[in-house]
Amino acid sequence: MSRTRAVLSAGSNVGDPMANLRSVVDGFGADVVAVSDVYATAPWGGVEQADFLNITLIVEGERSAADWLRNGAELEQRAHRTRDVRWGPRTLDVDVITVSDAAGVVRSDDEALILPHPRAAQRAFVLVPWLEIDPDATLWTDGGEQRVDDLVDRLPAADREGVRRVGAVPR
Ligand code: PH2
Ligand code: MG
Ligand code: MG
Repeated sequence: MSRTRAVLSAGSNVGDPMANLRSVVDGFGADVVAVSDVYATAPWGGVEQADFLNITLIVEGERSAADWLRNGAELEQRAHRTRDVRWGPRTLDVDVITVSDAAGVVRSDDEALILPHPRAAQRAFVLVPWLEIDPDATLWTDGGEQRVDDLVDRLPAADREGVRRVGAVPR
């Protein structure tokens, strides 16, 4: 097993969202390399629901991409995540955005884990917190490798304005 670096996005808009995000930072423990501040974000995806709180994390460890996904799913379970409405409200969602190893960016078209995440480039709630912790971040998209700051610039202004920093993850 080789060492990988993953960018993860966590979100919550049910229960105690701050505590749910805290559980992700605690859950990944010593593998956490960087955590963004918490952002209040307008719901993306067309479902009418409460604003989310979102963070982006960078983690590193001797894990495969599937391991990062499984670890995130375990934390979702611990937060009593249920899967009801697609893009609907949830206590905790942990998504794997991109993974890299010594050979570069991991690509996967396994439908259980498509990598890099196919909708990340459209989601200000993922990209804005990611830029905070990695200003030079890049993402592989259908259009090739793109700088995340350029992707953010190209999003509709309303999407960018819907992402507001509210402070650090509480300890
Ligand atoms: N997650 C979704 C659907 N929509 N919108 C925001 N702002 N933040 C999220 O984390 C989010 C969403 C389903 O995973
Ligand atoms: Mg998601
Ligand atoms: Mg998810």
